[in-house]
Amino acid sequence: MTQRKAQIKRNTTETKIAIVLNIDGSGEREINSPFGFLNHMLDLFTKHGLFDLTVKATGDTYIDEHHIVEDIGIVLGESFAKALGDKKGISRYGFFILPMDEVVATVAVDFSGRYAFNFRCIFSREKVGDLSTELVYDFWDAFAQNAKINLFIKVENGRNTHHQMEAIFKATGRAIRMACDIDKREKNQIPSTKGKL
Ligand SMILES: [Mn+2]
Repeated sequence: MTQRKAQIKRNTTETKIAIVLNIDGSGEREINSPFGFLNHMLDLFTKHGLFDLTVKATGDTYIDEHHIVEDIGIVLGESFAKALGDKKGISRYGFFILPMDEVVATVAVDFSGRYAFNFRCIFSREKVGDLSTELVYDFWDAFAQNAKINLFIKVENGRNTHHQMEAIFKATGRAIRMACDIDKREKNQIPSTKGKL
């Protein structure tokens, strides 16, 4: 099996994003964006996904966080699509129900090659640390478009917005890890009757 790694650089007039991803990692990470809370979230995603990930992101912070956050989602999605290649032998589907104190996050994912995104979570706060909570939607939407996956995220309860966001990034890390894991009984086949994903 070829190594499931990707290295992507994307430079625009708004942002400069460089990502190195190893799907079969051990949770090694170096997350470097201008937003401490986003770094914390990507830290959790990587650790619970057992990926190895390096993110270097800079850009137009004088405007706001939007471009950088969305563009990291784009490049991270592209990195998973590139690292998985033809997706031979993967489990394809992943799901996780993750409790985080008073919060429960449910995530389901299908590496189908098609984009679909469903996000059900209401944040009571506009910002946590230096990250606008509305951008959690834009981050995962951009990720799903560029990874070409169906992604479903639902958060129930939630007195504490920090807990809600932690639950989302941890549960998504675990669900994507499950979907990318090799299915021992189907390791030389594309998990689709179409023979292509
Ligand atoms: Mn935390």
